[in-house]
Amino acid sequence: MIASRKNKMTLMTLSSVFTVGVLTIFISFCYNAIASVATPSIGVQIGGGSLTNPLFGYTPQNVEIKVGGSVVWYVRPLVPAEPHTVTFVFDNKTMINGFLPSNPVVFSPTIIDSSGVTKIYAPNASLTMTGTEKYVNSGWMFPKGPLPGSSDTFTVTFQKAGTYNYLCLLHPWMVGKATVT
Ligand SMILES: [Cu+2]
Repeated sequence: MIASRKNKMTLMTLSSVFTVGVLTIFISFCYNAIASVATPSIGVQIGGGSLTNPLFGYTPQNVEIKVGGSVVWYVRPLVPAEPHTVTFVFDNKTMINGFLPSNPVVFSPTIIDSSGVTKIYAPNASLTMTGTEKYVNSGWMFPKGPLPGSSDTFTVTFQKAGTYNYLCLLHPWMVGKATVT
């Protein structure tokens, strides 16, 4: 009798552990499903590090995002005053003007579209990339404040699946990649 009651208790305990487990998995699944719908954007930090040891890179260097999602590049406040850009060069001919900061296609957020038309945008631009552009640039990214006209955020919404490599015009060894699926 005692043994059977003990078995029953064990069964009940096991059953409730199982139920809690299933519930946890279900809630976590729902939460993740909602989270992926509600926040279709990924943040990437540019540069960083310290005054004596500035970081030349994008963190994370590679991101993956769904079609229609956005990547938000940002510069942390109060980090070394080293400017960077996020620049997609799909047509090397768009680079004939060089990298001079006095050139607006270098300094300001810019799109050169498939027919070669150049559009310059205000700082902290949020641009949509159709996948047909020749050139898309963030302009100079800098901690907010010291450099008028520079950006501390840059957002791109990707409308077409593909692999999008980018670099920093000022430090061309700084490279990153957005994979859109
Ligand atoms: Cu750079």
